[in-house]
Amino acid sequence: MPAVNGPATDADLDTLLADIDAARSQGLAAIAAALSTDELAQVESGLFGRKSALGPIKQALGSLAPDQRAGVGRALNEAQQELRTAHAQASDELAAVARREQLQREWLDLTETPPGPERGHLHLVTQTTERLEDVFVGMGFTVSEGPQAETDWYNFEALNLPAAHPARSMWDTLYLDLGERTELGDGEGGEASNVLLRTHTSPVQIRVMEVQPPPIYTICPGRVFRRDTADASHMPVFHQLEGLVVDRGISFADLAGTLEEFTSAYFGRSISSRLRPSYFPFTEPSAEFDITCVICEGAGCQTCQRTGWIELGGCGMVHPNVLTNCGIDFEEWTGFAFGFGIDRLALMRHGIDDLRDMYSNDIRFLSQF
Ligand code: FA5
Repeated sequence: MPAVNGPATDADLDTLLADIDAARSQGLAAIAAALSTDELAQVESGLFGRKSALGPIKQALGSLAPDQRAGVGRALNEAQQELRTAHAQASDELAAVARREQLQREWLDLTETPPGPERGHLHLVTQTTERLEDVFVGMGFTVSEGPQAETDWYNFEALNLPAAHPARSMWDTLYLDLGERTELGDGEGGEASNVLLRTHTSPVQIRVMEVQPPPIYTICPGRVFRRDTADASHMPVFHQLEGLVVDRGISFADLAGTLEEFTSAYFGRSISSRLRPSYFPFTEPSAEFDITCVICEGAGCQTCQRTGWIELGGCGMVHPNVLTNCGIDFEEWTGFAFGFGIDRLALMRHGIDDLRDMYSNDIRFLSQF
């Protein structure tokens, strides 16, 4: 391109216009040759700006006479505009291609059912619950269910835990704010502040005894909620299985025998159970029930802290106040109840170290069971 100093000759102007045309053609060719957005970005600095092929022509424009400047300026603007349009169009097309390729790469066929061991199955906790139900149904129990959102009455008061009872602190409770609503869906009582996520499955006992006259032989498996921080043996949402028997002449020996029968049916004959005195407001007398450590089979190991036993849950004879709250005559009927954590039971049975693993949704962990 010629250096133009002072009024340009016709030859100078022809050279400038030819340079503009050449820069335009080269620019369009470079745009067309770019095969990806990255390549187009590299081409960009050669098309626009001071270092572009048109940059020096723009600078030369200032030294032209006004009537000469108009013609060259128009040609320059048209060339720039054409390059911008071609660049924007190529940029859109290449971005669309890149997006199509990415979608192709990341495409997952969610309808596909992989063959063989890759097939999905029930979660370990569901499997465990179903197995436990089978064992108890085989022993003559029915299966009962209740709501997960409960009233204070069912979760505490009917279970002999009045508002000021110190044992309420055993269950860190999550209360529900129902706003304007003051009733649960089924129309049963419960001020908004009295509605909570059940902290145990024991309220299902009350619901069963309210509607079913004795004899009662039932289990109540289900999800429960506590304000516990998740750690290796605690979850804020976990599962319990409650057992309830009410009949004439039921004694503590029946409770012990039922738990022993269940333990060997579920864990095998090498595992047995024992009862230790404890306290629950809704049972009297109350006990904790332990089973032989499933890891060392009673020899003593780290899991059972060398005792040979691990705690499974709580149990006892149904408190007369609880029977009375459900309209059952405690002079005529007696009963026992027990409750244990399903998640911890699955943990013990399968030798899992950490409860949180069961809820991490890691397919490598879940596919083992
Ligand atoms: C109760 O909840 C009583 N309702 C059990 C009961 C029923 C006693 C009937 C007497 C008669 P407890 O708070 O101990 O008891 O809980 C029972 C079991 O739930 C525990 O033994 C444990 O296995 C399990 N558990 C408790 N908290 C958690 C938690 N945060 N994460 C996982 N499992 C838990």
